[in-house]
Amino acid sequence: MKVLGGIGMLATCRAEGGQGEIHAIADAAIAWDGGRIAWTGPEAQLPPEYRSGERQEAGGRLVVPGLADCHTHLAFGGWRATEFEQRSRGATYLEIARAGGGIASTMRATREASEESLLARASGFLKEMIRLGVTTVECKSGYGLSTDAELKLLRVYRRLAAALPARIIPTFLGAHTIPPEFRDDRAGYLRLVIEEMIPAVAGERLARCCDVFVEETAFSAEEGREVLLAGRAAGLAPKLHADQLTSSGGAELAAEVGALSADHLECVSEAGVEAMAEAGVVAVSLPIASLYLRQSPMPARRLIEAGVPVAVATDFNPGSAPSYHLPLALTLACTLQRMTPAEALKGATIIAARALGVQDACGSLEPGKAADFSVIDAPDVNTWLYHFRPSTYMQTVIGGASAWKA
Ligand code: DI6
Ligand code: FE
Repeated sequence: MKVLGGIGMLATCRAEGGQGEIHAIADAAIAWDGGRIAWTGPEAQLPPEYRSGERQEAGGRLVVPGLADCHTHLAFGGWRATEFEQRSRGATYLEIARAGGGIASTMRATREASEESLLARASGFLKEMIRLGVTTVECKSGYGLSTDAELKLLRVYRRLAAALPARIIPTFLGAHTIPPEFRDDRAGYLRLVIEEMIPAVAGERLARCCDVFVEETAFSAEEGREVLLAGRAAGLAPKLHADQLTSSGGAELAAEVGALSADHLECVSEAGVEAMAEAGVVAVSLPIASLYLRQSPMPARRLIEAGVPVAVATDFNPGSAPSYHLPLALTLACTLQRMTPAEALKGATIIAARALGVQDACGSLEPGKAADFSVIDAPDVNTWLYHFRPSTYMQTVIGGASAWKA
């Protein structure tokens, strides 16, 4: 039994209540046994049986559930800093993509990279994420776009999960875009995804979810439906990149297929918002991508008002969101989307866990759930997300064991 006492504010982030209800406890303690939480509450009420446990002190700091980054493209070859410069000079994301850059450029670098080198890079990123209090990471394939290269990316994630303590949720995103060799044969690529890739991925149990990019430059809602239904039939939970650059019926499709989440939604339609609320689909906000592409972000307030739970994630990828700094995304959710700090935190904990279908295992601090938490050098959630500074993160605990300590 281990106990962390002297917690100034413990944000338990239990699911009940609205987006802003983080169920915080002042002057709290948390007790855990092995990998699971045994007790949380005001320290004055710590039951006698937990008082003899090995004790650590939080020094009045904030403790939050381990953060869940529920949307990343963690493994890829190369970078695209030149495109960042081109956009700074006025080029748009779509112009760059049409000229052969964008996803296709990362696809070439990813196909060329060895599994070992992709693993080494992804491990480096993940270690830095853990230092920021992140304990669960969704990892998408989608830069391979051939059966071999997609499987290579998903095997990287399997090895990553075995090598590091963070919880990895792998997602198959073979339908990220049409690769150049299928430019004149969209139907052929869709057949490859549905008839070859999905069975191979499901056969090796390499992914838990299946994602599709529904966008004018990628897949139509009809094509997306086919892929998601084939994934669902093979046991992969549907997720979508929806309404990022144009309103393309992505949110409506997410509701129709009962997706875990619809992500991006910068251009979501009113009908899409209502359909998501009705179907209980989580909206995943990706404000780092909106910032880098100079877009208006997802209308988070509108979604919350409509009763849609809003998660916040990084979208880490080499094009539109080259940062895996999840707390930065939370601060941006507050400044750009008018989410309160508490709403943003709930969006990166229990709601993010729900967007991954793992809300029963992690995402909140309550007895029986994983002892995944982060000790933050701030007195409360407001101060943490307001005073953005480099050395805020004191310790990350995953499954009851220290995964990083300052
Ligand atoms: N939307 C995104 O923001 C990323 N993928 C997607 O479907 C961007 C991918 C990239 O630019 O490499
Ligand atoms: Fe993405």
